Amino acid sequence: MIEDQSSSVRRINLNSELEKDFSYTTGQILSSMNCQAEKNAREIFIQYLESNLGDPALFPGTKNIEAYVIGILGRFFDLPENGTGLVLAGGSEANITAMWAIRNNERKKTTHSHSHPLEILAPQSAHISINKAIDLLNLKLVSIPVTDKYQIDIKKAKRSISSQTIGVVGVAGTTAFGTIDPLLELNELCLENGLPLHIDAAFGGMVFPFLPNSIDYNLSFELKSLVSMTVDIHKMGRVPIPGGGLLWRDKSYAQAIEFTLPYLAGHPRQNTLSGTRSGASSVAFAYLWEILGFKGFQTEVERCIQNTKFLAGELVKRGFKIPNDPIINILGVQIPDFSSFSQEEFHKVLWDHGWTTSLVNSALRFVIMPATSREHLIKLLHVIDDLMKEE
Ligand code: 0PR
Repeated sequence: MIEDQSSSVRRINLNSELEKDFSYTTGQILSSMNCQAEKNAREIFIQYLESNLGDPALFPGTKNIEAYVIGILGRFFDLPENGTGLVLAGGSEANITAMWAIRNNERKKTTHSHSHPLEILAPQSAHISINKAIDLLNLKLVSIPVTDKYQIDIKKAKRSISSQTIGVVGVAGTTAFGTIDPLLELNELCLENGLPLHIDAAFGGMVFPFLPNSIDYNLSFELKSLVSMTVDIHKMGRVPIPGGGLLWRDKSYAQAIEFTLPYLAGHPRQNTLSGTRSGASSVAFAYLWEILGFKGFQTEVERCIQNTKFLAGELVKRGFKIPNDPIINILGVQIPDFSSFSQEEFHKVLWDHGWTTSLVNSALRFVIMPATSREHLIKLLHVIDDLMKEE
């Protein structure tokens, strides 16, 4: 007999638990790349929560909308006609899926030894999801140091390529400081060695295309070695979680990880880690794009970057140091030498005042998302001024 265990589970008070959470609406969350979803996107997301992209016979329309979203993202980066992609649960799933496809495509080659692990080169700045992919796929990570500009050191990357290397990762919008790797050089390196390039633009993918000088960064499938790119829509794309995105130059990468589901109507083929996956974020993004268009997204990106530069300027006036001038809306700062707070203490005391920041690479990191306005930052500066006076 199955025992009723409900009496032995300690009940919790849902409201009092939920009250412990921070809310994006305060504008004080500066440690997160996710944000308060745009209100129209949130409304439509709720309506289509149960749509399942894992069963396209039941949801053919939503499947077309996912393809439409990939088309919109693809246009930012000159994705070729034969390109394809997926809307996934987030940047981690997109990066893992990209590494999975590269591994399956490359391991067919006879040039690699099968008694040694296959290697992926990635900068030290790469997101932890690349480490997860390496672990899951039985690969070896060759971690390449970064320069003082927090970009991959190309010379060191060149020296690290071996006969076991199967792919290279570059980052557009590093988690720590929002920097972007020198993509032209990375592309050249990959072409010279016949290697596929994956770019993790989970955050930067919805930022760099909207910059006035976006062309300078070469974030495009014009780079001939580029086979895949991660671009999330639940970060600066402003749709509710979960909304990751993966673009592939051509369908062969998608096919390298394809499984047929013979028991479902239409025998769909899946190339995703998840089986069941909601189509709600695809619908929300497509709708948001119809309302805002390129200009609307651009306005928000500009506002976030202006706010980031404002905060950087004000902190410099107060003696803070900025190791890398922000190019997008992520700012790393070091507290003044004359301060008696250590970086860790300052980070903690800001949290105690309700302002959440992160500690990354011995810097305090601020991510300035759309919910944080200039007025919020002025309030934050008052808090910082009071803390500095109290010392
Ligand atoms: N690639 C890059 C460059 C990232 O910065 C991130 C997320 C990912 C991939 C993975 O994306 P998902 O989290 O969607 O899988 N980086 C954020 C970070 O580590 C994730 C995050 C988001 C953390 C919100 C905290 C938070 O509140 O900071």
